[in-house]
Amino acid sequence: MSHGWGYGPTNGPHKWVEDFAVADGPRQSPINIVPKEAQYDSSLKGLKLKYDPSDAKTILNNGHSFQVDFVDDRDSSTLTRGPISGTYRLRQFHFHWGASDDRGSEHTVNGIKFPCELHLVHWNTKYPSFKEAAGQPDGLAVVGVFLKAGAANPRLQKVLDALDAIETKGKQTTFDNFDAKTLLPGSLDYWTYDGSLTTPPLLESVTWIVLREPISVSSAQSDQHWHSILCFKA
Ligand code: 1SD
Ligand code: ZN
Repeated sequence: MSHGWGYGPTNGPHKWVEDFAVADGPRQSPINIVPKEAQYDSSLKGLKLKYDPSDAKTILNNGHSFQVDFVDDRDSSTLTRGPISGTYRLRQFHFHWGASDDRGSEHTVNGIKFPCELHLVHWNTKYPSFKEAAGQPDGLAVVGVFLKAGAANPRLQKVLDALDAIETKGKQTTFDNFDAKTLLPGSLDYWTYDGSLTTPPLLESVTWIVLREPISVSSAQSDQHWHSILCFKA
């Protein structure tokens, strides 16, 4: 992997272990979710998300994805309850997608991939910073949302419209006054498991909360932007 990690034949996930030994670790993500085998846990609480739209800051093309970053120096946008204890702050959200509608998501359900997966990344405020939390077993909580091909989703449009301004790696632009809660589906029912970052350094610090109900994206929306701009898994 002399040129760094990616998703191609010479630097894809099967090669990551050469530089990141934890790729062979016990709680690596993503996983295939088999709903029939998931256990219902009546002690799990509902998720509580409190997001302040004025915390949205910038949108960045990091070369592997695009991400919207949030102000996270106070408890104004937080995730609590659900499978976690304490308060986790929203740091950023980003998307994973593929070159066609039958690939793109990282988690799968009964072996089936969705065209895209949204990740809302939160860190545990019992640690002093995101960076320190990312190295702790209970440091991060990521809410995953599948996107399925369907009706156009007006709630995604502001994100999609911003992509024209960040077509190349390293570019970023202002992205403010955005309520990330509008991206979530009607039901916040979830599957949860202890896992890892899905990209190097693959740290085993993530409580995954994968929502059962997908949101929709139209093929016009995805053709227009994602497949052409940042088609990083093609
Ligand atoms: O792939 C992302 C990566 O870009 C970064 O956001 C990291 C958190 O620092 O999280 C992973 S992921 O596990 O949320 N996919
Ligand atoms: Zn992700």
